[in-house]
Amino acid sequence: MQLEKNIVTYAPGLETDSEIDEIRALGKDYIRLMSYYSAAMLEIETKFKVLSIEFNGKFDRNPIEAIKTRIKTPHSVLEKMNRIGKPVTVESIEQSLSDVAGVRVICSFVDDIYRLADMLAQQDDVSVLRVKDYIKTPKESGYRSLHLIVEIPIYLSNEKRFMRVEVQLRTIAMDFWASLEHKLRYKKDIARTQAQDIARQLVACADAVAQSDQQMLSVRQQIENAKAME
Ligand code: 0O2
Repeated sequence: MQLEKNIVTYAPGLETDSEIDEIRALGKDYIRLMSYYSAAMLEIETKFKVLSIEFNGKFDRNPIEAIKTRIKTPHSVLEKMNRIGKPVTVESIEQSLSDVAGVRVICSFVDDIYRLADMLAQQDDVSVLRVKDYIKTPKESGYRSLHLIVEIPIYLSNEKRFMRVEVQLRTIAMDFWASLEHKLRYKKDIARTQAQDIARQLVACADAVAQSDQQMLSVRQQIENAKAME
């Protein structure tokens, strides 16, 4: 009964009976692994919250607009394990996936993204394992964000475990684009030529968003320079 309750807690995205069976077969070990990821996610979220508190108290602006967290749904875990051709076992999930725990930090300006990434990377207990800069090199879809895979220790009752968390840093504008594009991606029942045209339009929207981000940064810098001259 308790296991059933926990599966529901971690399984809002379960879609078919066979997926429910696959996750149920992993049993308590799956729930345990997800609880470790939740703990690691909480650690990283707290680190950004601490920075946010410091920015509010000490500086004239806070570069952190919002912090969001999510644990990958079992549906998404199963889909990815099948896509990359890995067996669906708890050990293999932990070994193969770096994005089960995700923390998304929405920033005000593009330069804030890199400053915050550096602040996180400099912390003693954080190891940056991988950086994917989709701002310097956007994805074909137009997607822009900075992705870090970090590893941090979590302290359990009788052990210390190192867990990986994916941190996505992006501006409000990049987040606006990614959220809407993500919603639109599910509307798949359209003809191929029209889909290609829509994809082109979404890339154009992403480029416009990037241009706005650059202009907003430039405006902020002009204001800062003017203030410094006073
Ligand atoms: P969800 O719902 O967030 O779980 P990897 O094995 O991790 O190196 P992968 O999975 O290709 O390879 O990672 P990638 O492309 O670096 O990052 C995947 C995540 O970035 C996605 O998570 C999205 O959150 C985001 N993302 C990447 N490309 C796009 C895009 O074109 N549009 C939008 N809206 N988001 C994107 P998941 O796993 O897809 O989903």
